[in-house]
Amino acid sequence: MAEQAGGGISNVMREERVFPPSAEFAAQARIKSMEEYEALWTQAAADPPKFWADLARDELHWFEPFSKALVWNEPVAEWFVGGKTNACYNCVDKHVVEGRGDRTAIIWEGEPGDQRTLTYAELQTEVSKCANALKSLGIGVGDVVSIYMPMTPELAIAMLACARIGAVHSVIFAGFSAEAIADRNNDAGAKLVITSDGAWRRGKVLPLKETVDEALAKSPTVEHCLVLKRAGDAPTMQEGRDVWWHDVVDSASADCPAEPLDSETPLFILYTSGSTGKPKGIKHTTAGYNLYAKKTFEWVFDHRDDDIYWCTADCGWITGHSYIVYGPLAAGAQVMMYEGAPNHPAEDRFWDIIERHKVTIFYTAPTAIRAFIKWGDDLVKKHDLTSLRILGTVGEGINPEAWMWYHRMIGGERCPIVDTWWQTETGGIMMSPLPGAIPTKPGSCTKPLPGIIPSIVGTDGQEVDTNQGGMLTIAHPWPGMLRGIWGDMDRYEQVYWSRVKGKYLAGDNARCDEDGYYWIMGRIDDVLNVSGHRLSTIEIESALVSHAAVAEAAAVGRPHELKGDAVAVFVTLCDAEPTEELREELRQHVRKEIGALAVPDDIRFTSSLPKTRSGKIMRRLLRDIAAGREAAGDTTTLEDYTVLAKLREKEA
Ligand code: 6R9
Repeated sequence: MAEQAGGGISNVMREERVFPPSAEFAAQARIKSMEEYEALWTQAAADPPKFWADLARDELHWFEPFSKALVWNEPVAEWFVGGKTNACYNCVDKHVVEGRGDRTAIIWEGEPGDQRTLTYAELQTEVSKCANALKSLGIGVGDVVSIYMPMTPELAIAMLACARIGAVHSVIFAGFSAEAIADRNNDAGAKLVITSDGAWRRGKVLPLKETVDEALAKSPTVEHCLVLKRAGDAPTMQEGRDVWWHDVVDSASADCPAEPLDSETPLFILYTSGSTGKPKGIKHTTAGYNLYAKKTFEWVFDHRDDDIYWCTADCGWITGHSYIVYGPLAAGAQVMMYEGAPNHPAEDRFWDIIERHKVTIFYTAPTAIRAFIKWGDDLVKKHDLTSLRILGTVGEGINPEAWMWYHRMIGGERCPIVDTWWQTETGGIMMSPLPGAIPTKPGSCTKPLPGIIPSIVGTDGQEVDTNQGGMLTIAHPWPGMLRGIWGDMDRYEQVYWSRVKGKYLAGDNARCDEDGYYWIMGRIDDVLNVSGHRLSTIEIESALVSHAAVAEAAAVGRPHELKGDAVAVFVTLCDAEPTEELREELRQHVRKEIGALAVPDDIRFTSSLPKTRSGKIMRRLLRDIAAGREAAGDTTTLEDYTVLAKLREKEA
């Protein structure tokens, strides 16, 4: 039987443990109490455009002031209309101009152990040089630049250089295939690709430039390729098309003032998979996004000047955009950045980094936390993690038992955990505890941030009994929201605005408990209906993970004549043997944790689960396998193709 801290029930429907911030923590926090949070939220909800306009005036630099906070023609929002600003200026120059140029901006550690620190003034120089190099390659306002790079400072520098001159970056995670890069280049009409010779991953070099070459053979709009030397590979450089970073950036002038840009100038495109095959190019613009990333960063991580902040995401995902680059840098934070894998050279690399760099805020994903749990407590105990004061999670729901482990083992029972719910589309965090104000409940993202008005609706679009749960929508535009799908405004309207009138449809199910706490119950298509009962996949997974033998679990529905959905689960084990007895024990365990209706009909043991490169379990593929169908649809976001083959073999 798994340990049950505090005697609570480890199931997200009946979770009763509550962890208030300590009086000491609250006293020093930006927002110090529930009352203070509620007052701010209520004030914002009364007039969101005014609330955001006041913040925008104070927090961003304006070359020209805006005349109108919001112009809303559903589904098209324009924020801070008439104003001119620049996201790179806000993230870099503003600090230098205000006398904080000597402050550390980026503390970087490469996978092989090399280190580099950049102050805000140094960042300004590097970004300006890179921006001038981009100009020399023919890039200007509105041109799209694909970035396919390892997590080096140059990745952030390249993003900011685009922002500086009004070019639109499209960062492609450096694990995607040539096919995926070409698709994205073509969809966006990219003119330039920035890459590196290679990337370090678990001690080996991934040949990024080779992959880009393959993509460029199918990317007719791309004119040049800018290549950073990182891994010492000697890629082929195509005369006239390819140029080395050290040839054009290092020698460029450091004088390149940030371009004053209209508030709604596109800042970036980021591709994300939808429920159908073709990835969507989510479009974000300059002023609203930048403000939203900055303010949410400050609120949620309670940022202070002496913090060393580390988000373990890759800049290939929205988390890296908003909470490594645009949010923390706009806030003048000291940002830790790490290039490589969490288990290189050993499985305690993260704890080692936290100890050596005295990291105070640590933001990671539940999938990583489950891996840490599997790797064992001894590796954690070797390190001094007392510098930490806040922990965060993002990307999927966190099972209460994983939350408890994070709280105990990493947070020393002292650090508030901010479980942050948001999406590529929302631009920034939408719901999260404010660490000095909102008591946490394991598995709940707690409450909406100021200015965010959630609404839970039934399939008919009408508000429902929120405790029962329904589709999560957002009732009023916010500055960080997406402005469209690149090149496909019809799809934008259809996916997010057509099912529920006047509200943004997030695509997740959620319920809200009697304390006004939100519980995300998985994607709309993840919810099972077993004999007329609504069951979320996370609920069943959390029950399984609370068993000591289970490392990770994924639950999906399988069509069933009588029940509607039968529950099929895929389970990876810690150390235990995959026996028939264990299978029966897990059934009993779920029965005990949730009830008879949730008892899995099928339990399959597997060595790994199919995941996207950002760590989300691809339940769509598991649904196909559970139903005995060929896995159909887009699999280009799958991290490890062999997992599918192994799962299918088991069927045979
Ligand atoms: C930031 C990010 C968005 C989807 C979202 C939801 C899931 C993210 C979550 C969460 C429960 C959380 N999700 N955070 N579910 N609790 N704290 O992950 O963006 O990659 O676009 O994914 O991830 O299903 O709709 P993105």
